[in-house]
Amino acid sequence: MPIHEMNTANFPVDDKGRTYHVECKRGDIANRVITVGDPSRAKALATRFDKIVFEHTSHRGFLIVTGIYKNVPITIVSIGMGLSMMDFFVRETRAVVDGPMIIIRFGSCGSICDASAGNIIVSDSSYGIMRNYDYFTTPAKKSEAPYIITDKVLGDPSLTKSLLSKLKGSMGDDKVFVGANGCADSFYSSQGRLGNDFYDENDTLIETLKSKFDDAVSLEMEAHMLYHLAATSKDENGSPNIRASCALIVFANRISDNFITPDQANNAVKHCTDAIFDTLIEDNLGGAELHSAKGSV
Ligand code: R1P
Repeated sequence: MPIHEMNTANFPVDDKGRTYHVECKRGDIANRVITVGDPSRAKALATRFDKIVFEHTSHRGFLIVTGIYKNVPITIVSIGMGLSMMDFFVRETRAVVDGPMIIIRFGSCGSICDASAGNIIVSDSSYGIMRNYDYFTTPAKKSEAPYIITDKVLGDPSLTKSLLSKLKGSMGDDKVFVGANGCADSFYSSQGRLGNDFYDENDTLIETLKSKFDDAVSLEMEAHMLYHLAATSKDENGSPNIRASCALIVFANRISDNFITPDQANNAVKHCTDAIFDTLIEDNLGGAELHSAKGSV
């Protein structure tokens, strides 16, 4: 349903008719989107554009940059961190874009496999890891597990295949990994980071994840919401209209505890930027006829 036909009690807009949090309206957002957490990464990615046609930072900190890359409109949105921010971003951009969307998350992660700092993990699937809040505060729930681990949801196979082949081609097979990403509701407790200030009961959490999913490779905080919303998106015929994938730079290996250097980070960003932009422009969006963002092409 177009945003101008929506009940604003369900979907609030501001006095300029923009979505309330991301602050976007029809024409601002392209069908091909890159989402990142960090605004400085969004600005670095935007230097790839041949031309920038729209740029805006919302009062809630979402940065949107829409530009033209090799004659194709692409939007970059930095969202900050966490599941709620991904939910705001996906729902509010979906509301103002006509036709199918493809969204690639370019983020960072902790590795729980052989991938070391500076390597890349492409998530072919993601699952959620949520603190079982009642376990900690409701005595009758103490027989439950302290963390809720969801089933896996697949990313888009063709986007994942394209990212993998481009990244392996440019970085080498041994630097690029694929598997199931664990998407947590905390950087700390539900990613198995230990501390003394709270009851977290997470000392065996990473082992539990690896025994539940033999392809568990990474931990971060946004991908599952993206894959979940892509899988549950629906067009006017009830069919999904968002496809999604993720390329994640390994900032730390959580088992061996090594951390990325600035040179490794710069190198990884360069390879991922090439692979993501080229994956986006090579995808034909199922042959859909598009209204271009800002009418620029
Ligand atoms: C934590 O430091 C943040 O980094 C990761 C996590 O998912 C979390 O958002 O991703 P980004 O680098 O995309 O922000």
